Amino acid sequence: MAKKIFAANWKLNKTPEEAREFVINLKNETFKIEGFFDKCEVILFPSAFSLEAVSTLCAGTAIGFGPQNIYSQNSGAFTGENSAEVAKSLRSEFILIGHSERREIFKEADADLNKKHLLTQQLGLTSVFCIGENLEQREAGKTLEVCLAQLEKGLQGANKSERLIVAYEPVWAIGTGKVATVEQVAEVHQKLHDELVSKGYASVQLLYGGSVKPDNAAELLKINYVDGFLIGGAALKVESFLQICNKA
Ligand code: G2H
Repeated sequence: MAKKIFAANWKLNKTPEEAREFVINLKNETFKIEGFFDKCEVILFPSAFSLEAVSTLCAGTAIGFGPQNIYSQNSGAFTGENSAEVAKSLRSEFILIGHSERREIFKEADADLNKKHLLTQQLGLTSVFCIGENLEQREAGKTLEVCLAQLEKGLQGANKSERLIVAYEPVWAIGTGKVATVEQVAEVHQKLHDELVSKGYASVQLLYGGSVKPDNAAELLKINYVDGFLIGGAALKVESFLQICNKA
């Protein structure tokens, strides 16, 4: 059976010291679980200041990692931005792109996210590309339309044969404790899968995100085309993160 993916989005949390402590604990605990990395692929998304600490401790392990955001150019006069090339030099393999907090708070548009995705691919890295509808869009019956449009615009011109991870995160379920129902997740994931396959994406995996917790993870993981999770709050502690991973 294919491995399930468990991606931790720490958002603007954890000092480098706290990030180090997490990885050390994670390594110790997963070492005790036989075959853990045969069933689970773990990806950590620390904040930029903690990336190097995570990189150092993950060297030589099966734990993947990367930044929560990059700029659409590798270098130059872009004060305050973070470079994908630098993330790669720190051995990142993944880049989180288009999280709803980036789209909403920082006004990142589909065209910006598309540039970031293309740059990620040029560098040989894998995007975890986030999409999702807000409450107003869901209530207007526009969920699929919104998600498919985000994909269409965000992935324009991409290399379809490279690995791609798409994270579906309904915005109204993020950090609110409200989880989408099994039916809601199943409907969107089925449609995303069909769409991406019909468009010729050879290697795509779909994550669900939005208030994933140890007590709802098992049910969500059983849904067709849910290949894993993007986890925020419950990924801040090794204990709850592993309780979720252990549902694989
Ligand atoms: C959604 C998710 C992680 P949480 O943002 O990307 O966070 O699990 O806290 O809802």
